[in-house]
Amino acid sequence: MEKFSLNGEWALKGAKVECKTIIPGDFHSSLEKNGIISNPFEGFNEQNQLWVGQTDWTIYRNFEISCKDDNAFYILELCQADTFFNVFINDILIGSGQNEFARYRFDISKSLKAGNNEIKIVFDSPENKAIELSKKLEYPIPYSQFDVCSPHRNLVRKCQCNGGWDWGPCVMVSGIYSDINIFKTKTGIFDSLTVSYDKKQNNIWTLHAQSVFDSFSKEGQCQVFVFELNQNEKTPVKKQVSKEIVFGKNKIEVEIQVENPYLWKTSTELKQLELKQNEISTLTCNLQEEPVSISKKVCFNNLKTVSQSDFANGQKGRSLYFENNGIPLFSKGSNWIPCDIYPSRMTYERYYQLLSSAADANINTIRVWGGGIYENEAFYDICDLLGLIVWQDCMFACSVYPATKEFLQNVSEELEYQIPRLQSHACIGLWCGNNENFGALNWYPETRENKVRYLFDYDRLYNNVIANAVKNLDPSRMFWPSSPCAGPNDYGDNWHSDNQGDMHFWSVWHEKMSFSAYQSIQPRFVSEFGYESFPSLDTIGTFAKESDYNFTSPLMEYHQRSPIGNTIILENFSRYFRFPSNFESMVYLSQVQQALAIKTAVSYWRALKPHCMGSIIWQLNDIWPGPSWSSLEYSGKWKLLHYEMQKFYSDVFVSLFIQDGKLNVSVCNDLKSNINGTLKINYYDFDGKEFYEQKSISLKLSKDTTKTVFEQELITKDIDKYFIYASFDYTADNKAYSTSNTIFADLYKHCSIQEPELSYTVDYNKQNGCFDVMLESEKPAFFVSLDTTNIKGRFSTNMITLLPGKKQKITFTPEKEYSIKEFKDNLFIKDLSCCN
Ligand code: BMA
Repeated sequence: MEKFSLNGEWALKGAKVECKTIIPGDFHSSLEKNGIISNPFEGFNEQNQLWVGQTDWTIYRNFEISCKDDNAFYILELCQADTFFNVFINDILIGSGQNEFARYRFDISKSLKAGNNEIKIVFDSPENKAIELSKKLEYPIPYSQFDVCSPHRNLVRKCQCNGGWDWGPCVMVSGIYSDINIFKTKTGIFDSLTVSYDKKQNNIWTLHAQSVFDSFSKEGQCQVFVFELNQNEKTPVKKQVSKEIVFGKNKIEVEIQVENPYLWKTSTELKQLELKQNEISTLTCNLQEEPVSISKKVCFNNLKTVSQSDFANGQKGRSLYFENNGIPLFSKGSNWIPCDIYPSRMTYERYYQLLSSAADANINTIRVWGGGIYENEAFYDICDLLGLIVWQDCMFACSVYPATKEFLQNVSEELEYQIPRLQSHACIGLWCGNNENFGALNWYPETRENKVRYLFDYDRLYNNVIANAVKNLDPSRMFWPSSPCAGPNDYGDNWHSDNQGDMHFWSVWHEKMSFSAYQSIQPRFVSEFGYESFPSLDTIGTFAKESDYNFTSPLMEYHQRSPIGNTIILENFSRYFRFPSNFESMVYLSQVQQALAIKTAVSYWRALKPHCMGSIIWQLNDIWPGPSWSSLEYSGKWKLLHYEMQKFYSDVFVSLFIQDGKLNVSVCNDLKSNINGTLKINYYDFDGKEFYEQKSISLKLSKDTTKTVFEQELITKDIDKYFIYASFDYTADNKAYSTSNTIFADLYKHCSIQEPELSYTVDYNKQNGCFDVMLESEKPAFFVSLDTTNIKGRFSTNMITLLPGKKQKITFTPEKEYSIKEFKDNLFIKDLSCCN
């Protein structure tokens, strides 16, 4: 099959503006590059580009078809064409689309001519279209609105958070974000290639492959299809199938048996086996008559989602967890939102940077949240490689959605493309219907007044169209109706029920409860819970001037999109800490506070394993630089939460929490080997001297177990005079390890934290180009955090407790070369005493 690429430079025209644009790409990027709009991140610039989303845009270019074959079909393919468009070839309308998530293929054979041709694509403003659609509604279809927001986004099948969210700006992009090609074929074109696996005896596995071939030839004729599986270092396996073809869709199925195939592993398993990444194979289906083919990256796998009715806490319950290769797994997860406002900037490198940071912080599960996009191929390729299980939402979030015939048809078309596109990725764990939309039926006055009407609509869209699409197109995977929910066929409100299915636990943020509220539930699986912080000074400097450096300056408030955001951050400063006295310390403390909130939750929920089998933090990444619930800043820089996550998500973790006046020390062992060691529990005063006698416990813990090792009434005498430091030295597989953790018995603000007299030296390691910072202190130092301005890179650990007399080395790996002077000049270190 010949392919003519139309990628590259196109002309862009709209309003009174004309410039060049690059396809694949979005128009905003080109307008910014050409100086027509300014960077929406800076200052209040977001306001100055809103007109772009309210404008119709036309793109056009010329291309050559040197000799036209009248016996062939010429098919123009458009994917990720955002959103409403009409395509003209030589001024003849050849097709139109209305869904960013659907794939469009237009037969342009008749309008194409030999020689020079012109293609023109006219995009209608998505915002104007949404308003137009809203006027035709028979009854209101409400949606959640944000500070800066495009109206009626829920009527339009485009990335929902383009219209603004409580962590991101309103940037209503348009464009085409995938390769644009014309295919020339005499026979037809492949629609999809999907796979499933099962295991026979003696480790012989069967790969069931199914391709769908869209035939253009009218008469039934026999075609030969050759499937080829290429696995690392193994001889390729080929299988041939002959099939009588009909006009339109044809399913071709084959079974390929492989002895001892490489099985897909989660990031947790990879790390335990000291493997860097999974081995990925390629499966291709070729048509013999003509070089027409389809290819997918695959990996034999055995990942299952388990959800069974049971009894928990004396009540009827329902579990939820992932199981890989027969072994249940605690999901150490985080939620994914689109990684940029501009699709043009969603590159493989950006995905790799963010997802490898996730895996490095011991994350094994990523939820692709429903207000974004069915992610780009690069995202799933990297999740396959790094062993990150993907919880895949369908793209519906925080709204009611229409259930008209046209809307349902539009959604069906999107799923007919998206489900088979993603199905072959080993990383996909489950399909979920939407984000919070069942709960949303209670959010709006319109829906509360006429609940049955909206419930019928809900049922039509999710339980009929979407559930059936998943059942038909990916029967091997579970369909989870909504996040959160109690499970299939359950219409109970699962928002505050911790006994079944997944929960979104937002009481600590949206309901302003204290961190200890995380310990008031015994969840089965928490798919969202989060706490905000400010990004580092370095990142704040990309959108604000120093004169704005005040949390309540107009600009800082403008970039805070959670209406209650700053209030909650500041209120909790005064609840737990002494109030920081300058902007720099506030930024630091906001990150410490966020890390502590999330650590409180995970420490408790991990200790509940196997009752609780997952925690998916809201949220991993940022779409722009601003305050948010993320653990990675827009630039990919690690916030303190991400460093802390690396510790509280590690396989062996000493979980410390205080509940009902008792100190609880639990040890979590998620390793596949038994561990052996000594746990020491020390009570120190704030000078670093022993305050109460240390406890020493020798401990043997079987693989994959969590155990409460120590539980004791909290010593309430002089509760503000000591802190608890637990250290665990252990061996696993004959190797020695050490881990530690710290907890305060009283509120931080009540304790007399000393100025620690911290000192450090910096050495440059010529061999690896890293900087070693050796830290030391005279008094105990808490949440000791290293940061740099103007220098990009990552510390080996951060937010540490430093005990007097114990030196600790932290290594900084820079992204590029810096001199030791540059590093030293830009390094700054903070600890909790800055808020004394
Ligand atoms: C959750 C999400 C998002 C939102 C977040 C913070 O419930 O689904 O819609 O950004 O809350 O408010």
